[in-house]
Amino acid sequence: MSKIKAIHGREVLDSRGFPTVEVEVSVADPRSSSEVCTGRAIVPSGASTGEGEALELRDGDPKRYLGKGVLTAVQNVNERIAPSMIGREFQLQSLLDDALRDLDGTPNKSTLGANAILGVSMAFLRAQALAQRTPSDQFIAQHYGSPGVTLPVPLMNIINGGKHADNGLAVQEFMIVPAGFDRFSEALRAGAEIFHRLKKILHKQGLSTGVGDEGGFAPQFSGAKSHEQALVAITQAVSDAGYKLGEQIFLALDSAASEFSDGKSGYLFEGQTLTSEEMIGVYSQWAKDFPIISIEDGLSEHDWKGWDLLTRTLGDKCQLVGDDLFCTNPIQLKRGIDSKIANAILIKLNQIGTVTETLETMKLAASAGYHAIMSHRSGETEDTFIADLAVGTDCGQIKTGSASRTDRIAKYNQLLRLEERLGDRARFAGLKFYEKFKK
Ligand code: 2PG
Ligand code: MG
Repeated sequence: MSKIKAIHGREVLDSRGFPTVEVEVSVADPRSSSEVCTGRAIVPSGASTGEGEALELRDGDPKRYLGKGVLTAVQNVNERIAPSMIGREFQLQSLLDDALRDLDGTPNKSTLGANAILGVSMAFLRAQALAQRTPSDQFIAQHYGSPGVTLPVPLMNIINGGKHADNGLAVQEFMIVPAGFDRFSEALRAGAEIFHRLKKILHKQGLSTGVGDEGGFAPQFSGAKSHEQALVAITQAVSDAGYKLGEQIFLALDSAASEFSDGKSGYLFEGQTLTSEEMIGVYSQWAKDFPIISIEDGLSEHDWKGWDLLTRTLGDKCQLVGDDLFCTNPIQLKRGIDSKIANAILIKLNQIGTVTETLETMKLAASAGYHAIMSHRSGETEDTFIADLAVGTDCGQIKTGSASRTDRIAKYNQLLRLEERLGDRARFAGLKFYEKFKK
């Protein structure tokens, strides 16, 4: 590992037009004493955030970007992190990340901001990979002790609701899961073709084909059963595109249910207040009527009693993913594993704030037999770090939006490049993770 020569942070914009932190870290080039290798990374930002997430530091100055500026976080990179790290040599990513955590001194990274810390952590990894003339995905694979050959199944969010749209759908994400293919590129092609077919169907029904934050459509279904209408439209799109539902294409949901919980024990769903048991009843019926193989945050992050019942009811039929529930936090995940809650975890770097802790959480998930799904945030950028991380850890699934918006497509395009570079060594995760749930 090489010595850190420079660290520079700046404010840039994310896909929603709000500021976020970009960091460049330069390390000494081991092949030339006068050169440096510079890694760059941009931190994403969520909208439906879990309460246990590390702190995203925003300026709160209403005169700039409606209070969402990140100049303080950038200043923390340039005036607090840089002076303390420049000139130091870290033999491992984890040693840099430990030093960043020590400098911050809080469990949720509230002194420097998780956005400041994560930018440095990711950019350092890229700089070290460059210094070793190793592509980032393979550098991660070496570090993680994984083959680094698995292209993930894309979970493509083609209808957006919840906090990512203003169409009244409680469920935040309706995803297609093109798993029944031999190659990532074929799965992606199927996903994109279904997306285009869905556009035609919505247009014919006189519904809007404008897209939400993650590039999926955000139509205003008018019937009482708006969620079922969304699921039916998607199944129609699958068959119009010529693919087999339940063999090649499966469905997945992210309810992000903390967002429609009434703050007590009820869920505000399609004009009614439902109990946890009733919500589970809704999911059970959907799972019978549609090939749903994954449900994320089906209940609120505070409803552990409900999660227990959800896992006992649907845990052998569906992947049950904790996002807001676990916040990529090993302590929260451990609690879930010990209580047999959920069977999968969503992985978002900025929920925890360093690359090392993210990998630690993934290792813990794997050791307990929980699936790990690499994920974008609803506020994204051109940064493709999560594509490299998904392949480097062989986690097998990635959730990074629909087949539109360059902030989402950038990740898919990077995966296409990685598949090409891996050549014969490339493996597509395919049905592996869903075999046990297939009906
Ligand atoms: C989620 C994410 C990403 P956000 O809930 O899974 O899809 O949304 O980044 O707004 O938390
Ligand atoms: Mg989620």
